[in-house]
Amino acid sequence: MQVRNGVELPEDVIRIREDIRNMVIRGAGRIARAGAKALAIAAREYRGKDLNDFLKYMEVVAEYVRSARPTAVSLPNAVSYVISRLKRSNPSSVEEAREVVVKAAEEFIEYSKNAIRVIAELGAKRIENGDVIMTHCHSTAAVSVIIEAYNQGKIRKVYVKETRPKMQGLITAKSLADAGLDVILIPDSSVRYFMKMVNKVVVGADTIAANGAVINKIGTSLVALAAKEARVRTYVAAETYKFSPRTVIGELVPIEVRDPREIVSEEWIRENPRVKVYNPVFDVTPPEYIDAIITEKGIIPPQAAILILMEEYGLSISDVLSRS
Ligand code: RI2
Repeated sequence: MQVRNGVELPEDVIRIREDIRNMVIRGAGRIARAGAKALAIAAREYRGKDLNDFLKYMEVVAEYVRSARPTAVSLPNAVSYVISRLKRSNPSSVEEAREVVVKAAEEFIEYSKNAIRVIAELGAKRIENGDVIMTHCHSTAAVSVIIEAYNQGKIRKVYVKETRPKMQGLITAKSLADAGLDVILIPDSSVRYFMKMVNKVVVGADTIAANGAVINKIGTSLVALAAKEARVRTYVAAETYKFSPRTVIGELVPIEVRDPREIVSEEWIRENPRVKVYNPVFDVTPPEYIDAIITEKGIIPPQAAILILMEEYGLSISDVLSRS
């Protein structure tokens, strides 16, 4: 049992957060849906009768879930989606409040799954007959675009980067091959070597900043750089809950640094005490390196990211200016 700020956390909520932290549950969309699910579980398992205690309890759970991983804004955005609806509903009993949380969490999960379907359809329109694609890491959104375009008979083959150190490229390679695609798994360091055989790059995103910069798995910016040099278009597939509202006021996106043991073994670290090992897991691709972002609301140039944020959060131009 874990107690936080005097609040007892349900076992299943602790397990989901641990799975997110350890990347058993991974991918910006999946961790967002898991976060929403954790809030619904917490609401269902609450046994008290006092409404104010319930509201405090949900705040503690929200903070606990939100802080599982720092970079993908989809997670805090999913939590805010649920908690803001709870606050706005002005409930009069624990029962009513619980229902609002469960309904909002289900709504978010449904929205998220549907967004990926829409992104697949919209994204596939940007792929042309005979295209050779390169992708990085494992992104459900990017994979769904590639599979949809393939089902429309457009894609010739896909180069999948292995994506060290966690090798998520293997998940991508398997799911694309299972869908029938011609897949070539390549080492990360070969990106420039293969780029001349590629027509388009399609990747996902963990967070998109107000200026259109894309924060995604480490190495994405190198793919985009090599693509720009080779005049290959780079598309980013991302649901709108991956846009970061805090970047509107100039806040920077924190880059997660993970355990060095993801890169080398504990034994190697012990044998080489003078070597420091550093494992940042995301990087920033500037908007100039991205041709378009494919969202469920439409395909936008990265420079229009601020418009998505203004619409999502009901901001006017003067709101945005007064926050800068
Ligand atoms: P979807 C992943 O992060 C990758 O960086 C991937 O591109 C991004 O989330 C988006 O994934 P990690 O959890 O939401 O592997 O498109 O660190 O699945």
